[in-house]
Amino acid sequence: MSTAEQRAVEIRLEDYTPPDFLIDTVDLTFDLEPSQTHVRSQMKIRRNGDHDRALVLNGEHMTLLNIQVDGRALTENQYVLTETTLTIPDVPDEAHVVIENRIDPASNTALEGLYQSAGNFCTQCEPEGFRRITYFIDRPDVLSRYTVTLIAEADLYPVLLSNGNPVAAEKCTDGKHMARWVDPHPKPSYLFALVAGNLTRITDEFVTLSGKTVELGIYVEAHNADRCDHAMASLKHAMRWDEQVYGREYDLDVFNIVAVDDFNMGAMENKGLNIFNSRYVLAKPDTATDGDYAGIESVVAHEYFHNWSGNRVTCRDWFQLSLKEGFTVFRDQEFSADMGSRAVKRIADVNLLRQVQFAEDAGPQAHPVQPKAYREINNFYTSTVYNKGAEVVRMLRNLLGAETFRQGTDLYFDRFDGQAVTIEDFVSCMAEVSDLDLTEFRQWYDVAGTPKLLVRDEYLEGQYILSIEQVVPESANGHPYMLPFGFALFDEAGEPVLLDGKAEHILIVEQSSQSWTFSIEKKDADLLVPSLNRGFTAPVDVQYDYSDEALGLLSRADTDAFNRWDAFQRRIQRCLVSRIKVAMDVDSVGEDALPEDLSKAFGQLLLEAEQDPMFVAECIALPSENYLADQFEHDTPVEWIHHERVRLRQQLAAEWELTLQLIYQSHAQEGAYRFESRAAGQRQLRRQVLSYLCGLNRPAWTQLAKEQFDRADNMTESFNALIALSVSDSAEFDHVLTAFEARWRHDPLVMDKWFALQAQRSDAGALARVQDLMAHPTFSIKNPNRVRALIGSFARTNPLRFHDRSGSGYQWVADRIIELDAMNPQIAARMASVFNTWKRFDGNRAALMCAALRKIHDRPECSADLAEITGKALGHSFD
Ligand code: 0A1
Ligand code: ZN
Repeated sequence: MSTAEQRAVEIRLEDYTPPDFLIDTVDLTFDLEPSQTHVRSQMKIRRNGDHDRALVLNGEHMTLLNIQVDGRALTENQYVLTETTLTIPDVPDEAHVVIENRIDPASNTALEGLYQSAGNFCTQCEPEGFRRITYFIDRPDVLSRYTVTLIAEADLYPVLLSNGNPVAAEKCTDGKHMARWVDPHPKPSYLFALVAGNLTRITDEFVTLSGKTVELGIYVEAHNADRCDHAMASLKHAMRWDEQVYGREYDLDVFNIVAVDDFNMGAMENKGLNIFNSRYVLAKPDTATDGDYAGIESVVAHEYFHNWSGNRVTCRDWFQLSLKEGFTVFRDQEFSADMGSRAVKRIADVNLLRQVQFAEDAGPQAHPVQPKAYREINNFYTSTVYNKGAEVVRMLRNLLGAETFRQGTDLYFDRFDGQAVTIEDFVSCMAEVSDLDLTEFRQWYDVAGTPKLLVRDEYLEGQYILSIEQVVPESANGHPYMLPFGFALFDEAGEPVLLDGKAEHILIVEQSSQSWTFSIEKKDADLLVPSLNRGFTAPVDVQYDYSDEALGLLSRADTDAFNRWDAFQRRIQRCLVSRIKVAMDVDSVGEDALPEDLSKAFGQLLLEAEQDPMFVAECIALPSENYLADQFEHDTPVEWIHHERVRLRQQLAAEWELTLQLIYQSHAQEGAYRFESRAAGQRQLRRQVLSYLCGLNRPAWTQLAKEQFDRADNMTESFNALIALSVSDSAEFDHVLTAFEARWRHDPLVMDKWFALQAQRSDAGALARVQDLMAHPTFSIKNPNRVRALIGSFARTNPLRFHDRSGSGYQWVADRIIELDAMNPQIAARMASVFNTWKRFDGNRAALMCAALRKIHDRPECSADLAEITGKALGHSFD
């Protein structure tokens, strides 16, 4: 074990005890200077329970100046200071504690606590950043009322913001000014925020259901003032939606959003003052793609929804993280589904779950939705906690039905308003309003891994029998899961078959092995095709022995759009996986013709392009190389996955070339760019179609892409042309890339697309190019967005070059992770997860990946964040 691993203590859920002290009010005064910010904190503390333990405050990376208890200054022998705590042994049961300390925001590159971004001050306190600002009981079950006074130079920092409502602002005599904010709602320290800077404010207002006017503000750097309309519109839609769907109103006079360029994650739900990574705020048609617009809509909504699911009702401890995150992701998913296409949203969410969460659950970082132990909580902001957590809430909604689920959420919000609670509290509200016994359902929160459902069926004299056997993850000890399972049956003509008189069923699966017998009206059915887990009602891996013909039938006729998509994707995946296996065996790319049924199903989907362009675009997108790689348990055939995927794409394009061309032409944009479902669907379809065509490497098609690039009046069409060209070997690609850079080199968010595309391109020069790009004037290793765009895209989305047999990709990425760790451990740790899969590669690659992990891990200065991730990847046990 490394030094960092030994240093980090394991925190366990079972060890939870209530806090020894509570802090009822805190009054903070900040005198903001880049390298010497002075913080004064006045707290009213109160002993919690009958004990005589000391008051222990968390505090890191700061200089303590002085402490007073009830007006008396403490001498050095009256407290104990360590690198992470301040302990005051003798405090009265109730006391007034005043602490002054100094911090250095300018040199804070970890972007936790108070830091600077583009010269402005901002904060990130979740989960444990507040302890880098002042000494405090930095845990989510200590809820306090905050008053915050900000003092800063008026010229440099004209805008001064914090949580709650503004109550005072005045000029000081020395060129400084002050502002005071009071937040009436008690909150945990992780929701604290402040911002001081030179920012422009975009304003609007929202009238709540009960008639209260809320002032809305989005703060950005002046040159971005014309990029806030979409975020503002999204915010107002989200506020209305939460009133209509959950009956939740906003509860302060103001709601502010601030966009910052340097941010570790997407955004943060600080009470009344959300702080966002600028990529989730800023958009105008010529700089942002449809994907960016959709991302903004969902992240703005997500953070806003936290005002109830997270802020008004918060988490008792960090093991309950999914209480707020799983629920809030479910809420934002449903919001986006209501704003656009429900089916396409579901496809995108399930795709993400399968690609990221299933992989996480199958690897060394697997953990339950409610983890039982952690060393570094930053490492638990995972797809499991967020996305699987959302699926678990979705299952509850499906088990209870929408109306009863709403009764459950009403009860939860009413009962626990102003409290810090547990996942158990949430589930028991759901049990209380329904007749369901949810005891067994808890397993979804407690056990890591993806259950498999083996499904069989049988037709017997007027009866249809469906059997489901559960293969549960090892840690479930054979215990079955409880889950809702959407199910329907189709006949050979693609018509729904009534079972017990009904076409749609939601079965409750709860035993290891279970079967259902339905009476069936049609007796002459030769071919009955079950449609399973419709709408992806449960996050499981369903296995059923479908014939190619049956998959073709479902992809054409299933009445559940998600399952149509899924059937076609299964068919493609089956073709690719079997081709890849053959290529591995014979050590060369195959030459077999395109399977007729697959080609036919593809063509049939294309016929629907006019009716639902976005859906067709989703269907014809080939599974990613990474997802295909996940289908191999060992000796991942990196090269064959790549080459066979390229070959299938070319075969489909060659077969349907004319139709693809027609579709491309008939979906040309009419009128000005608008982010709206049909138009975005058409652009997405044109992107897919153009990529298929450009993959054929014919000048006619690359020329078409070049023309699209030249003519485009919006970033979606412009960048889609670039994507299409990047899959060709055309020299046009380089020309267009240069033109793109010349136009956008002063726009960092746009340049991220340019970096990412080059990092992803699978040509032999990829690594050298990425290395060179590190020296590009727009690149900075200190900025998480740039790092994700360049280094992250190379490691995550260019498997052919990252896994180069020489090990050059691994070494380069490992060295960058080490470089990052000295500045920003959170970002370094996230990046290191690209090595998680090392055991699934051939001996040579596995050894090289393992060596890279050791190199990162075995350094004495390795951060706790990175040591935990790499240690687990190496198989270190923490018990
Ligand atoms: N609560 C935020 C996510 C978030 C978590 C950690 C952060 O910094 C370490 C920042 C943001 C959300 O779910 O949106
Ligand atoms: Zn969240």
